[in-house]
Amino acid sequence: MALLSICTYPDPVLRKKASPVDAVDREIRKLVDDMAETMYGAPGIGLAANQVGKPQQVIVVDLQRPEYEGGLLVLVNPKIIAASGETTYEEGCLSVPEFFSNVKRYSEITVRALDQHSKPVELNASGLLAVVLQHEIDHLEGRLFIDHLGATSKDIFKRKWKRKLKEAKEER
Ligand code: K1U
Ligand code: ZN
Repeated sequence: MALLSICTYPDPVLRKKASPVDAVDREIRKLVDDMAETMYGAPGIGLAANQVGKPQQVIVVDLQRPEYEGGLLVLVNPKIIAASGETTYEEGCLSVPEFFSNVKRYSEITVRALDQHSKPVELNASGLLAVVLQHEIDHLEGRLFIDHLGATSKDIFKRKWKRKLKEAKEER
């Protein structure tokens, strides 16, 4: 397994639409293993392949909470096939470090995908799992959580990001 480097905003790979995976072969399973190690190391509770510079339709999620017993969830070619309700959660993103903001999402979703063994799976998600799955599937579409912000929050983000870049430059 290997730790991969996580691409950060505004890296263009984060804006690419990920390609569907034709076959869940050894290469994809290696990518999944490396993505899981990278997510746990970050640490994070989800990761999409775009974030490690590989725009393919692969996500990993592990909420790492005792109330969610599922452990590592691997989804290849995930599609949201049903969605309902509304929820707001303060989201973060490993590709937009140190910025958090409330995002409105569906509260319940059904996702169809393949697992790491190429087995078709369908899962109903609510709560934090539904939020993280929507966030990761957005990554595969080239969308970031900051794209969901209203004008005021986006303004705050832009100012914070400018300041962060300026500070990073001064430290060099
Ligand atoms: O896609 C990503 O960038 C991962 C992101 C997932 C996510 C978190 C919260 C709401 C929506 C999507 C993260 O994992 S950010 C880090 C984080 O939330 C976390 C890290 C360690 C422990 C608990 C949470
Ligand atoms: Zn993210």
